[in-house]
Amino acid sequence: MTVTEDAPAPAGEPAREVGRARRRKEDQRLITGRTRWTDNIQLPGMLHLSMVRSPFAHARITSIETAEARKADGVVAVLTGQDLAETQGSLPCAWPITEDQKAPPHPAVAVDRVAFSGEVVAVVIARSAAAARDAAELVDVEYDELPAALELRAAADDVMLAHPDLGTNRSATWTFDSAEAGTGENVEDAIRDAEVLIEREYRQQRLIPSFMEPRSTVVDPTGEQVVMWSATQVPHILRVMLAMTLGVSESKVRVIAPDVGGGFGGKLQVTPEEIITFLAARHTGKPCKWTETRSESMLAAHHGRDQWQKLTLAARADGTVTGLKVELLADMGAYLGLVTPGVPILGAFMFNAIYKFPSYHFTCTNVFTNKTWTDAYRGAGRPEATYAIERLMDELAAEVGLDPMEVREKNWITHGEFPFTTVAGLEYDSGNYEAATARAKELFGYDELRREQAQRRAAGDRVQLGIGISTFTEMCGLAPSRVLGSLNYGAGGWEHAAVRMLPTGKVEVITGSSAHGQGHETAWSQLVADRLGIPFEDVEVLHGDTQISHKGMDTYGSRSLVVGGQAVLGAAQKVIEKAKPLAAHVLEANVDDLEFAGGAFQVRGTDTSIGLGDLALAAFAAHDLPDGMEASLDADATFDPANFSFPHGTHLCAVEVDTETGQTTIRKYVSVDDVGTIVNPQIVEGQIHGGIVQGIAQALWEEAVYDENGTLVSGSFVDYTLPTTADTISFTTDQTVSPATSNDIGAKGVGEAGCIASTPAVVNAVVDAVRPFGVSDIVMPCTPERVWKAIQAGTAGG
Ligand code: MCN
Repeated sequence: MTVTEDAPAPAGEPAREVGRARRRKEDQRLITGRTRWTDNIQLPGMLHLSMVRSPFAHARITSIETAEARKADGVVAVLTGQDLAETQGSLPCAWPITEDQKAPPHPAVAVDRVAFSGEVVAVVIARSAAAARDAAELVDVEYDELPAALELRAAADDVMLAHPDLGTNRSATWTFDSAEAGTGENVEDAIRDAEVLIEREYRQQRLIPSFMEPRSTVVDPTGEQVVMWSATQVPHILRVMLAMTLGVSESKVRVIAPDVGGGFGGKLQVTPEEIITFLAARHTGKPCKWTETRSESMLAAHHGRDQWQKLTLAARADGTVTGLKVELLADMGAYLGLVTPGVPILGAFMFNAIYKFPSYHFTCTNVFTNKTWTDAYRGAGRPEATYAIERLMDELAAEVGLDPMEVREKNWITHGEFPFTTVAGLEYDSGNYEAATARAKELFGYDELRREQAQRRAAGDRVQLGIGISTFTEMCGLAPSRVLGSLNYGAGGWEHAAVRMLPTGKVEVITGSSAHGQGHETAWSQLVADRLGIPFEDVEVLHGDTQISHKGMDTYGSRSLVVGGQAVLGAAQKVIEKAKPLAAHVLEANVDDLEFAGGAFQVRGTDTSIGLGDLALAAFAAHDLPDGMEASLDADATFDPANFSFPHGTHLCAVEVDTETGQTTIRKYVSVDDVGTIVNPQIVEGQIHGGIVQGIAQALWEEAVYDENGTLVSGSFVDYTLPTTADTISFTTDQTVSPATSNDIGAKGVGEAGCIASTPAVVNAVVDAVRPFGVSDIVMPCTPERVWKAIQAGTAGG
């Protein structure tokens, strides 16, 4: 690891745990199966659900015959959309991007029309999961098929209507213009005066989040409160949304996210199935469980990406960029999910990436089609933007005859220029692109590989070498509330935490962040151990239950450490402040003479001291408390940062492309990421590794494909190429450290970074390998067939 700036030590304590590659506390129970996933929950008298789903992309429901299913063994009830029409409400969208955004009602169970293949049309409730599944086969639904809007650009032109009642497929258009915003010049002037103009169209294919644990929900309506267990990223948001959608009091709903096996944005949702399970439990008065099959998950859990990008980059002949114009179409699918419309807007701030563009214009139109609805998927908006700009920088380099690295260096914000306000209006607080890039080039052997590439080109080798660069940044740490509010996002960006000293001297941390694979229990323990000066092992982290952690904004947008972790630190600091008068009282000393270090208050200049554990016991016993002091050492805190966090890095990829088969093989991958101060290097490494693989998968393998009828044909892992370790190579990773200024830790988010960075690095490498054949673009995923065809077309002058 290369540290380019000193990280600030947490106030009052020398860093001890922060920075240690601790093995994750939670892994023991996760990998030995000694935990409880939602599907493991068994309740007395529990019923099971099976969904009947539409096979058609767009159709009127003319009749639903449920008599046979009702008669089947073990069946308790069959509910259709008509049965639930009065109670089910409309699924929530928390991010209307414009005042006049158009959206159809979004019923959990379709009432008279289906708008995508996989939409629920009825639910069977039975005494066993097998009985429910069998009876679902007996539900006889008659459809009258309607023309479907499937292709994004045709849908944007309203060739077919996804929702005839809306009269258009265009949901909303959102624009940012640097001249209007006062953050830059007019892009049209830059385009008019450009010496070099790069115009490209890129497609972000549709992706399936593919979390490891399929979604599952259990609802128990038998107590005072309705209790919902769900494999969700957002238990707190889910509780509020259930209350709003179903018109129930929040205090009557408890949501528990037990251990959750991954989400990648795919469980940042209020799903139809959660609403249906809730309604089924209310209808029967019995606990109900729904667990999806993998095929259901691929078909009906929200998808990601799916954008069409039209880009115009204006530059001078020396490679200096003068402006960027972005016109997007974003495929919403059939409905708006929780944050669907806002996903492309998150990208709007990232197209200028690490560069000092003088002018910028962004327009995005959100379009309905008759496909599964899209929403957040790891990176949400930022991978799309990063892909486009990093591809364009390579195209510019090719056009002006410079090394792609040189073009980046010419345009990037230099270390001395931070803090820097970008043309999109964000203030990047810290970063060092030079340091990360220098380190990456060194680890990669950039110059050597370029030499080898030149030799192979000169020799006309069948296997050509390509080198891809991605010098990326992203805005994450989603907060600040004020900024989210200005973008019309319906919720805040703060996070809550509580720290409780227990009488035994152990500590309980309650956090509103809801981990689903990120290792918060370990990282939060490290933070608290340092701040309170207590052993790491003495900290217990509780999360994911709205009854225990009653406030929270949950986990997405790589926000948990920089927002939630900081809230934890704030609460711990309050505990120290609360303990101080008690320490003075017990030690019969003046408060001002006390200093806190190593978990104890010491009277300055003496060896008289008392530890936090003893103070916790004294507070608990409460035999001799100073007047006005509470009988507990605990505190709550919320944190809402003043800015996003801006991790960055340089990812370099070398690929070998067999020009006769189009087969791409990754030969070397180096990443140097700057995520500010690192709390746990091992967790960070894991996040980067997982992210890189996901990004490579978009570049080379993954794609959700629909046929001309709107049927998902890549609906299983046989057809949808999710990579395994056997498909990847060993990556070389390293870090630079430019501490963030928006939290005391100095940390920046890492949860999405690898995924944002790697896709353009790989595609740039593939295109670089075959550029001598006249190829300047290959549509993702760059399958052997596509690469081969591009070479043939390029060689033929296409
Ligand atoms: N961390 C650290 N030092 C830093 C930054 C982070 O030690 N400078 C640690 C944190 O303490 C935390 C982990 O890295 O343990 C990730 O932190 P952060 O970047 O704050 O991201 P979140 O915890 O908010 O996680 C969300 C993020 C997102 S948006 C997606 S998508 C994603 C991701 O996390 N989905 C994941 N990583 C995932 N990892 C797993 N295993 N499963 C998913 O579904």
